[in-house]
Amino acid sequence: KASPKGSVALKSRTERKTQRPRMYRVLLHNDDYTPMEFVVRLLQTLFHKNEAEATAIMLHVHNHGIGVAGVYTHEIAETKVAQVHMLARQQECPLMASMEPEE
Ligand code: NFA
Repeated sequence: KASPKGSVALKSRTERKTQRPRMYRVLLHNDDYTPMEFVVRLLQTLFHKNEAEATAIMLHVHNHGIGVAGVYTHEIAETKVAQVHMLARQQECPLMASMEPEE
């Protein structure tokens, strides 16, 4: 931070405080056609979940209509959403993903 006569100004408390990036939830949406196995594999490969975690998330989405696949910074979350759509298109599945800010 520049000061009027030189560069001796102390940083304010908020300036010193490390700023954390806003985080975004990547959401998966249920549909009637995407195979459960495909969703589980996608959660393992793109979202680094183990088989038990991936199965639990898939079943949550299946039973509640929506669920959180992971939480990331804005750019990473956008990339994950795009990767879900690319893989789904390749397999001709209607699987949908979206993102929303935390808080
Ligand atoms: N509802 C899908 C089925 O019964 C499974 C599914 C789960 C799809 C989660 C999308 C998301 N085959």
